[in-house]
Amino acid sequence: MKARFPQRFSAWGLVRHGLTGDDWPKVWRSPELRRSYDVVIIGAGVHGLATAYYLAARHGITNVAVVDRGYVGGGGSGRNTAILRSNYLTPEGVAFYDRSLQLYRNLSSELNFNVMFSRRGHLTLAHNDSSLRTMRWRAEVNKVAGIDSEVIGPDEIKRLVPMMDTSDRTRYPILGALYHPPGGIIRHDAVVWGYARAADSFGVHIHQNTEVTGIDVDVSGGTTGRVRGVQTARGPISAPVVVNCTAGWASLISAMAGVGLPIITHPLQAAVTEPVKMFLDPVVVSGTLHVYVSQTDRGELVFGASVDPFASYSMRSSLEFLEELAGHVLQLMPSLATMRVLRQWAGLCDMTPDYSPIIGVTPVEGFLVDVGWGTYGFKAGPAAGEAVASLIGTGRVPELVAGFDLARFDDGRLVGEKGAAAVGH
Ligand code: PYC
Repeated sequence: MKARFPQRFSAWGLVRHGLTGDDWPKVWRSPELRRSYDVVIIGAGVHGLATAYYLAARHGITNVAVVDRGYVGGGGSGRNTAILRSNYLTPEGVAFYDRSLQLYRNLSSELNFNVMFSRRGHLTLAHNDSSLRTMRWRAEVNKVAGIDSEVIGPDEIKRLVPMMDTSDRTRYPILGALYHPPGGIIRHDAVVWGYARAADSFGVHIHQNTEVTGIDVDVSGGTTGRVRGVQTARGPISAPVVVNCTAGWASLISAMAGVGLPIITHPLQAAVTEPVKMFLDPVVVSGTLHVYVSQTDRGELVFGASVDPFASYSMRSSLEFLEELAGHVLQLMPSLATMRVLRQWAGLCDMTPDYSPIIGVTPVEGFLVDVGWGTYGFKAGPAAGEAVASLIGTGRVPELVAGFDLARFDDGRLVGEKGAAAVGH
């Protein structure tokens, strides 16, 4: 089914608004909160909105509410570094993130909204033998799955990133890198706005400022129960299907339904500089130096590191983080020393024991989860949304996410992705 965008989004509507100076129309509505929906999705980030969009577009399920205690894209979707890649370590991870990359590549045309996907190539540097071995391992797993990844040496790295110090006189000389040409970046807020607009055009209700305060579970059958709906700060909503698409608060939301999740939440900080002329094409990651950097289309450098080493729900930025980050970035590209950092922020990462997500059913019938996204959630939004929508629409768990079920932690079937989870944790 194609999204039916109202007249106000037509090319002529855009020209008219540009010329007349009339107020720009709202991109999605603010509908009345119904007391009942077929599906309630908790979390209006990329995962929740993608789920709502694919439910409507692929399965014709439109009596759907997306509720969020804040605003669209104000959680993890607005607090990440928008890096896209599929160069994972496990066959499950590679196939899953590759599907997401495919969906991201075509998203502007699917949503009729420019999400500014920018294919840049992705370099993961190796500074010692053991990380070089992991890069080779990843390259082999990637190639078997048909993913374009290979290990390259310092000369090729220097060609791709002339600013990089690839000499052997540095403290952490670069021995090689995993090069993944399809990787890139995207405009994170355009992604959530595009999904929100498209879901809304099918009739999905997006309710911002609507905090979920409880989840109703009927346990009268003597089992672990069946979901009946949610309690919100704006009143109860009944629904036979409730999906937890939150990040940061995933375990607290699931606990409301009596479902325990093996998640520990850590803050992750990031920073952005003033814009400068384009000089850095690929995304550069160093696990050993705990840093990743990319240059946006506007010219800013976006930096991140590993998660803060303590569990917390705090989203405060710290000077320690910035000092350590700057030291590590300058090891790689000393000539950045005069650049000025403009802003810092932090997000929350729900870390699972194996660094893979948890997607699918729970012991409470009708209560589904799309959680545990650690530091890799933004890039996964489209494929996760597509998979959860398919689970709801068909009643079957898609093969692509079967390995990410909650039961794996009881059965000992872990999907260990630590070696590909961006930086050391
Ligand atoms: O998984 O590519 C990644 C990533 C980048 C920043 C945090 N995670």
